[in-house]
Amino acid sequence: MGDTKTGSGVETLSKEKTRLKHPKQYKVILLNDDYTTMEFVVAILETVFKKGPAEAMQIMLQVHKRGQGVAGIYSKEIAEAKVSQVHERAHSDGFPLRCAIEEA
Ligand code: TYC
Repeated sequence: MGDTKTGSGVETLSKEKTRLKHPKQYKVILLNDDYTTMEFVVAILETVFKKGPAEAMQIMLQVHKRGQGVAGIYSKEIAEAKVSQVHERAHSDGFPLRCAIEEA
């Protein structure tokens, strides 16, 4: 009778007892490639992920050197929307930049 799988955010524990569940959080992971410019990645981090210039540069360099890095952590819906925005902007500017979602 618990609504654990309904996505309501409410878990029925027993008669007349409910508890709010923590909504799952998802990391948006930015992936390195050899063709997207550093300037474009910094601009994406500033505009889509609302990072300041210094943090955007730091994350971009981390991705460039290590292969991937966390652009931000959001609810599933917001994380999916961010991924779509990145892929749409990368495609329209002719860059192969990709990102992915991972449960935080
Ligand atoms: N490696 C790219 C270059 O040298 C820069 C880059 C950084 C690309 C981060 C993608 O997610 C990325 N131009």
